Amino acid sequence: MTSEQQEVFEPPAEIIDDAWVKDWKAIEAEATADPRAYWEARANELEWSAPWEKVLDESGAPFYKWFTGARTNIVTNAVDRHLRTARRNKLALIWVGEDTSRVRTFSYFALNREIDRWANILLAMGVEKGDIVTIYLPRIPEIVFAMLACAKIGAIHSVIFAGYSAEALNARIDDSESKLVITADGSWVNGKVFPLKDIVDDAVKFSPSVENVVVVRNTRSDVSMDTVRDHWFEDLIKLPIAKGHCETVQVDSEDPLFILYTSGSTGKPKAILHTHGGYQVGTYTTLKYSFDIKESDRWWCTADPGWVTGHSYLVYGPLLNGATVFMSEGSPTYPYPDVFWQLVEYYGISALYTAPTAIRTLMRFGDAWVNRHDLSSLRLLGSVGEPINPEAWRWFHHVVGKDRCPIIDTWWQTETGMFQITTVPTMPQKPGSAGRPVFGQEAAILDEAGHEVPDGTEGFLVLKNPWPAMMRTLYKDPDRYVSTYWEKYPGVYLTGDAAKRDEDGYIWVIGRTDDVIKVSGHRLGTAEVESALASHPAVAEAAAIGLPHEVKGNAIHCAVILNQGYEPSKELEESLRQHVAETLSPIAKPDGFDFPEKLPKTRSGKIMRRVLRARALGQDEGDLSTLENE
Ligand code: 6R9
Repeated sequence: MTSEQQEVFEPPAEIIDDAWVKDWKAIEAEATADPRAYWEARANELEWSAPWEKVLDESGAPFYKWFTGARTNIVTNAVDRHLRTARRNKLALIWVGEDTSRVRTFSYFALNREIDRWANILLAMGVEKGDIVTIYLPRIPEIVFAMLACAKIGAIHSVIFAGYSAEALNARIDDSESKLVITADGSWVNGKVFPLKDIVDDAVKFSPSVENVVVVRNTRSDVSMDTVRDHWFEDLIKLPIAKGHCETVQVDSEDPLFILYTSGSTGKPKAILHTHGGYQVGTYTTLKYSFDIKESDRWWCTADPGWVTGHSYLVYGPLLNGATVFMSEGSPTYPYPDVFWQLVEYYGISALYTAPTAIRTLMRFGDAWVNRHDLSSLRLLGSVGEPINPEAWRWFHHVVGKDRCPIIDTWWQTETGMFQITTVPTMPQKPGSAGRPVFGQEAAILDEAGHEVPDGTEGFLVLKNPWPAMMRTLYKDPDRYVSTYWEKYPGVYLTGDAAKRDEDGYIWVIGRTDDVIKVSGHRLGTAEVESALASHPAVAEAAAIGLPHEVKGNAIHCAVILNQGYEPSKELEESLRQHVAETLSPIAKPDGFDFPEKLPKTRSGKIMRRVLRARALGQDEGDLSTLENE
């Protein structure tokens, strides 16, 4: 362990006095001794219309079930119950456009009104309980309304990040057999319009399931509308069917709430499935305890609702806690590198949850951009998506948090639904370590054979206990659920990450051990990038790897074998980059290219990415005994 890893920041006194979790050691010990009792007590803080028979049903493990037999709806807890209290008139959502003069605010009363209108329209369009609705919307209030409206009527939302290409969108719509797609005319990206509706048009051209497309007017750009299939939302809400109250249907605790596609080791994205009952308990509790969230907080999670962080901690977690959600359409540096700080100051943000890549980007612009703003409203800072390097941690702590705000680094995954390794504000923090397993969870670091490694040694990170917001399965692919997460070490959950534990029980996450790359916090699979490249006419074969990058954490680097007649050139690289942006997403654009004669492969034909990585970094190539062409 280096001295850097031993650096410890003690919690400030004013945080402890007022915190939900004061004596964390006692709660941790109690929850570890009896996780079910811990989770049952948390669940009792929420409303259920019928009680559970069992807190946890392990009979079908690893298909765990939580709060079985109970009836509830996450919308009852995130919205409806607040309407019966004084929270009815407090702000639920403050939204600011990329053009920060566009501002829209909604009290809990108004949020409920909007959800009701959306839900009434969904019902009128024939959406039924259990149907999957695809949502392809930018960071605007309507994405929140549409998600909650689906949940309210028992439909399942499938949000696709509004930066994916038509091809990627089409694959996800077809896999889920959605009948309805909700989109917007376009989104604002650094002052330019990204043409969402055009992309949807291309995507649904060959999707037999899609009957209706609802379009929200956002950028006011010209789009073509199919007279039968496409409907402007602003026309639909004028119809009598949109008016009036819509009842929140009570569903089974284990009924699906959403699916969310995420990248894995193969080219085919996996649809992670989450349910109402356990997910609401998990996201409510972890946000409350780890960020000490109170209803007086103005909570800003900068993630996009297209990713799990947006689902759990922009939409559901803060509303379940009755907090005020702040949502911004824009990026951290547009139009100026102090737009974040300007918004924190102007709106009095009390907790800011963002990604290391954003912190590193802003850090490079220098302290002056931060220092011209009064950030005294902040009391907590958070980080997610990839390991935060101690240098960025310290900058965030000192320059942004003025040494007063604990930094809550949160390690978790689309699959876990909620934080798994983090700190609560009253725990000591160590820059670069995500912290400790959340209350009720135990983690272990295993070697290849499944033995726990000594403290300080790197190994495979696993989670030992089931938790309420865990994914229930991979939609349509239960076998892959078992084989990916539960087979390597029976009885424990394989995270796919490498990590070390120190002598205080703090976990230091190193990164993925599989073919997943986190680029600027976005999760991508090497296979997806490779298959996008392979459809370019110049490409015979391609291999993608992640290489360390100062700002993005990882950058995509590709080794490409060209078809005959093509020569490496800067123009060709640009054309390949553009092709990946168009066939997968602009977030997946490769940074660098190599054009070798051959790709290193095993005798069974598998690309040895480890060797490519070592070559690119000028490191020792390691054991090459399985290399085919050696
Ligand atoms: C929430 C989210 C999951 C992967 C995960 C890990 C990496 C996320 C992290 C972190 C170190 C953190 N990751 N948070 N690594 N410290 N605080 O990002 O979900 O997109 O599914 O990615 O992200 O490698 O396995 P998802």
